[in-house]
Amino acid sequence: MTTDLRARALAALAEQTIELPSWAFGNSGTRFKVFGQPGVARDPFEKIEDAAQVHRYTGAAPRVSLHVPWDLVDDFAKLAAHAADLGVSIGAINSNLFQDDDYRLGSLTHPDEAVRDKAIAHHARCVDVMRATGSTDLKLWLPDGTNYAGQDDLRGRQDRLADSLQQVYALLDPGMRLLLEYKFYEPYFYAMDIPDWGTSLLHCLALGEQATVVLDTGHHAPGTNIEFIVMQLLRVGRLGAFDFNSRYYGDDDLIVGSADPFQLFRIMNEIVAADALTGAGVNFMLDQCHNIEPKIPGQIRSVQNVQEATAKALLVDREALAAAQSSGDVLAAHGALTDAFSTDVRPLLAELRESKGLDPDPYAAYARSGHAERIARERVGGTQASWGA
Ligand code: PSV
Ligand code: MN
Ligand code: MN
Repeated sequence: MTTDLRARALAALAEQTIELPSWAFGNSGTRFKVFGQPGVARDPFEKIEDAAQVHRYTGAAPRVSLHVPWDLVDDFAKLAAHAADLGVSIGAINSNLFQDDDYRLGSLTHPDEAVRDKAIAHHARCVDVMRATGSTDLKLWLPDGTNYAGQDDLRGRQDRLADSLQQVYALLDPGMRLLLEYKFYEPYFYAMDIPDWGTSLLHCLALGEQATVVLDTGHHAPGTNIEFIVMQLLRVGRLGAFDFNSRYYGDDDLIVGSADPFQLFRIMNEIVAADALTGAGVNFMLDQCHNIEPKIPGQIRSVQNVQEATAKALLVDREALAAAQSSGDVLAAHGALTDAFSTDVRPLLAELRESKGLDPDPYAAYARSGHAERIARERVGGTQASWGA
């Protein structure tokens, strides 16, 4: 690697930020079992304290996404002040449309206008939370869909969705964004109402400039070329955010980059190629749950994995790549990527952390800190399951 490339990579990495999900710090599980862990956060204030630990040791995770109503508190301004005291801020506000009996047949797409109005009103509440916390991103994952052919009119549901989304969009203040996520299956299995990036993008284009697509890496069919989607959304300026995680069989919410680090590298390569690491409006968020592994170390490892993939993408020799591509040298072009991917970037990231006054190994530094033992001692009185109970 040339000195110039190295210096530019270090400068870019110093600017990179990754947003943490509050739900990574509560107990979670599958529909079969929630494994409680000692010391786990019992309320949103403690979730933020844990997220602040991840930022303290990585220096790269200064925001926390909230999920409403999982993270309901009486005073959101107080929660935001608590975050600020700990050196972090509130990121995206995730609306929750999947835990209410009224939503059995849908929320924003429901045939009954009264139910749609209820779902829209929930977003008004989320926008109030944004105003109170200084958040600028309203993130909407639509869990609506149908289980049987003929169950409902596919087109009618899209029309109702378009209308509901317009009403949600109208709630936004200037400077706020609507991030619209897609998912190809689950909780419904015949047709999801926003199954893919194309559907999400069509709705965003109809809404206006403040609407952008969220790409959750776990929400695609096996074999999908995710970096192609990244490139396409960047081309039209509508990639608003990632929900990073790792999938093996389904929407597994495992540690990002754990199953397929080369895929994560290919995704980050498209980001770097489009100069979208900072300043392009892409929010790099994690959407993960740690069911069997410790939560704070799981998030630290996740941040490190994103940083490593980014560092490798930054080390691609773009001139050599372009030359190989234009001369039709297939293997040299592919080699420009695999050379960068094969580079051990851990020393570079250790140097980055030391330049910020951090321990070069955040995972080991947290383990030595005694924080995990302290919260296990102090946080007695039960654990809260936010998911899958
Ligand atoms: C749905 O699978 C999802 O990816 C959405 O982002 C939710 O908000 C998140 O998981 C947590 O449930
Ligand atoms: Mn997600
Ligand atoms: Mn998901």
